[in-house]
Amino acid sequence: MELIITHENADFDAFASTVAARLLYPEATIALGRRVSGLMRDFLALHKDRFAPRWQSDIDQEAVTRVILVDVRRESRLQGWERLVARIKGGEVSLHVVDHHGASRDDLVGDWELIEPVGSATTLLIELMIQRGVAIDPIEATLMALGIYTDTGSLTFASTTARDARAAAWLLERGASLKMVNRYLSRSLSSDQRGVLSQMLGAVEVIEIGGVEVGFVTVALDKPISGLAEVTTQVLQLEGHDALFALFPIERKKTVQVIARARVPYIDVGEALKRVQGGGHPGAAAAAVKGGEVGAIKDALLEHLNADPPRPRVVMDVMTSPVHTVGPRTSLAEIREGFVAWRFTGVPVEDEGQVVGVISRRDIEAAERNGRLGLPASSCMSRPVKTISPESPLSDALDLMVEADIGRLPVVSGEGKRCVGIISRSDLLRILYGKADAREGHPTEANQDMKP
Ligand SMILES: [Mn+2]
Repeated sequence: MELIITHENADFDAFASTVAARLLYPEATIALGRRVSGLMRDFLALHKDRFAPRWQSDIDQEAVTRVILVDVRRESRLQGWERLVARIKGGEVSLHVVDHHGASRDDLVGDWELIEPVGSATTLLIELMIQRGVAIDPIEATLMALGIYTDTGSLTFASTTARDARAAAWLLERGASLKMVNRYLSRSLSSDQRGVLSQMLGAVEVIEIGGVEVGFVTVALDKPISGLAEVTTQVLQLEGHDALFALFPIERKKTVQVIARARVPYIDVGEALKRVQGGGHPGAAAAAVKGGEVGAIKDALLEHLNADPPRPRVVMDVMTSPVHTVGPRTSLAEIREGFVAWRFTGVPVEDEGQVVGVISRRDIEAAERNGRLGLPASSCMSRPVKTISPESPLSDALDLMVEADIGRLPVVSGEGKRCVGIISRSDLLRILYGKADAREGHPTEANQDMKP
């Protein structure tokens, strides 16, 4: 028997991947683990006649000869499949893997693997279907579109690749219904979720770690509630923390559910939650800690974060230094020659060790047109001058340049406002449009430094 399985608490990407895998392995049976995420369960209820996955409890794990594992390869995310995992590791069961997650220590290794850092696992399966000329109908196309849209934030997360967008285009050509997609993407919160949301808002404790604001919040639940991840995402967006760890002790189940979200990529919540038997992506992760205790979990997370504190890049990392400066009495003609020699487009004017203005190429050009090159720098420098400190985050430099509509900022340090460097609009643009990092889920260099 061939079996298609995915991670516990299957979401749209996971389930869509199993359905796509079934089209590629027509003999195989899809079986879902114990829990299914809230919206996914609603989708299954509505499409019961169309998609009828079997459940883990119906499957004789001894009878399986081959497993097609999609959207996961970590052993710890395969709860309830222990016998199957043991047989895979013993070499009794063949394993095919299609996954888009980063590597972990407890990864299973397949006889055949397709593991690529794209935004959704569904994308990889669609590429296989395209290669093999597999046809799909509009309902399948809609489910797969939900897989891609939910895992990529409708193609906006930094982990999104051109391949995800091409796969989405292929689904739209095959009749994927955006009306149905939106029904599941823009669902309002349930009353349980709203209750949790109101408890979380204002209760977040913010701890500064390495210059990053990390929020921690605990809400005790008397019963499990579905959709805690959505609520956590909402709190993060509403309150604007860099990262948020939400702990939900569930008394009745002796379990602490942990949901973590990050908006800045220099903090990897997936790595952090590995410390408490969880995992996920750098920006979104979860854990269910059996017999866990809130204080101990928080301590473990803080210990992990403090061991290698997240550090956003700062002005100092990008600025040009040392920098040429001119005095207020330097003639514009001399500065003009300097621009040619130094290939600068702007220069700080320093007087008695303090930055007092900035002269740009445009200032010099205007002076030249008006026959004023004989005048000193002080005649046309811009002031009061906006400056920034070397320790400021790059996002502050960007905000300042955009607000004041200026092309460069002298970087000043210490009481005396000594000029130690200069940072220009083009330096920041280079970072903003920086090349994508190869690691999965890790966004472009730009997002490394700029808050969304
Ligand atoms: Mn996925």
